[in-house]
Amino acid sequence: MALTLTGQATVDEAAGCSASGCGGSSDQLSHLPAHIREKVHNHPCYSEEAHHHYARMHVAVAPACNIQCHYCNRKYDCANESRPGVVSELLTPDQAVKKVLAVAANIPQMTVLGIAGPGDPLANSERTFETFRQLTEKAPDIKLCVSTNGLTLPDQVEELCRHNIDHVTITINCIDPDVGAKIYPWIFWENRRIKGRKGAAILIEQQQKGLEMLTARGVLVKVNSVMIPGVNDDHLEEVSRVVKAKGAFLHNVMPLIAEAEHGTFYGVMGQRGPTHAELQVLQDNCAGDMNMMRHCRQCRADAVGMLGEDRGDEFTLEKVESMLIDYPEAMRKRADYHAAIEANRAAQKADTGESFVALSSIKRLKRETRPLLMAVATSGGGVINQHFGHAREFLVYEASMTDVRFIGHRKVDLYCSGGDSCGDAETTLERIIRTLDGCEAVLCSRIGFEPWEQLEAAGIQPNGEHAMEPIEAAVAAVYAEMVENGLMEKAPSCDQLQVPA
Ligand code: CLF
Ligand code: SF4
Repeated sequence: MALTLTGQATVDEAAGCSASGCGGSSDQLSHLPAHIREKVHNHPCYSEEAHHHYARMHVAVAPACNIQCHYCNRKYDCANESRPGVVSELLTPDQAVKKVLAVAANIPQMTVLGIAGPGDPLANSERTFETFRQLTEKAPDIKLCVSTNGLTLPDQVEELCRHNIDHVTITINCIDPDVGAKIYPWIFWENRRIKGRKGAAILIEQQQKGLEMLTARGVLVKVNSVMIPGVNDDHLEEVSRVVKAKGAFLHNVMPLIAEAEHGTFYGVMGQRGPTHAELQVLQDNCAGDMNMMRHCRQCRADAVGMLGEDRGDEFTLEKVESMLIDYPEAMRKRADYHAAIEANRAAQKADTGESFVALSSIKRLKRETRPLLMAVATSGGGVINQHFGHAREFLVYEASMTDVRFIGHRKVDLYCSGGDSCGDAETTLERIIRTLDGCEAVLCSRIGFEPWEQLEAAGIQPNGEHAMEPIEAAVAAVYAEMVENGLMEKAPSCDQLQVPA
């Protein structure tokens, strides 16, 4: 998301956005027709702004896969949409539907049901489509979403459209079979295992064909790419150009997760993932005028809740079986809840617009300033509402004289979990400080004296003055204050530093 200091969306200045009351990812999408904005405005993955307010859930109904990726071990979860971790509870379609109704009744923010693994949903098409069929009937207020490696996609486009699935993710890591051969050791195609370059070429062709067929039918396609340093990092800009030309709606470049204990080929071989800085550079280079997703949390195949949180434990099969759900009544309550969220979003947008208009006055200072990264502690709702010690992740924003933009998130260990773990607090804090590398301020609702001191000593200025304020407005306000205090002066260039001979 990018907002100018006059409250306008930078990507859409030509669209006649007014000077106030304009903000958020939806503005980034404001050049799109209303029916498309309507499709994404409450999808937490397709709209960055929506992810502050709405939740998603996945049901793990798809165990099998028809390809092998070097970053995957399905003893864990699908790494293209799922953080490798504990094995998912595999569900039948009937069990999955019960779980969805239970979650929707108890987490009213939940707007999207995705099928993303633990294998490939379209390699398990009967289970996947049976789940979708039942949900269309029983929970018509929930959006359906699917993520696939794309191998069988062209053959299943018609079926996807029959089920009104208008959000499809394809994981495309390459468009060059030579690169593909380094990522995919084999695919299973027409009853045979096809290895190396030949298999990768078939996969790529199927992915591209599926993408074209979906976009031709107006389906919103998100492309996920796993950034693998030394393998496809130099290649992903080209991937981005090609998929954009074919009508992809959003590109999500995610960092490789590879640890030896996950038992994946890359993990065992010691293939590293990208640093935060490398990922950001690639995302920026891919961006151009394409929508980039930067808020992906690489969810598990059975994730439940807001992005970044997992409430799956509240909805185990056993617990779901004992819940009595009146879904029509739940649907009415959800509709009221969503109306309240939208009213809140509109109010926040107005506040943010006003703050940005006011902040534009700092331009009069005509100072040469540099951009600044700030970390934000939030538990959702688009406001700064989390104690530093309770944060499991920080959102990172870049502030400059021209805009405030969301950059990504950084996961951290809980600093303050009370009890026994407090003995470890010092090292935990050191790890948090390392994770916030590059950030020069941290905004939270409250913070204790000890972390305050250590953050400050590490060059990260804590700030608890903007509790409950909309995030972007607060980031802009802190930046403006720093500019006014002369803290954001651009470092002199080498030329300026040179002493004449
Ligand atoms: Fe799930 Fe994926 Fe649909 Fe979202 S997740 S199937 S589009 S509802 Fe979202 Fe999770 Fe990232 Fe996927 S944050 S891993 S992009
Ligand atoms: Fe694993 Fe997904 Fe790749 Fe299949 S497509 S091997 S499930 S990461």
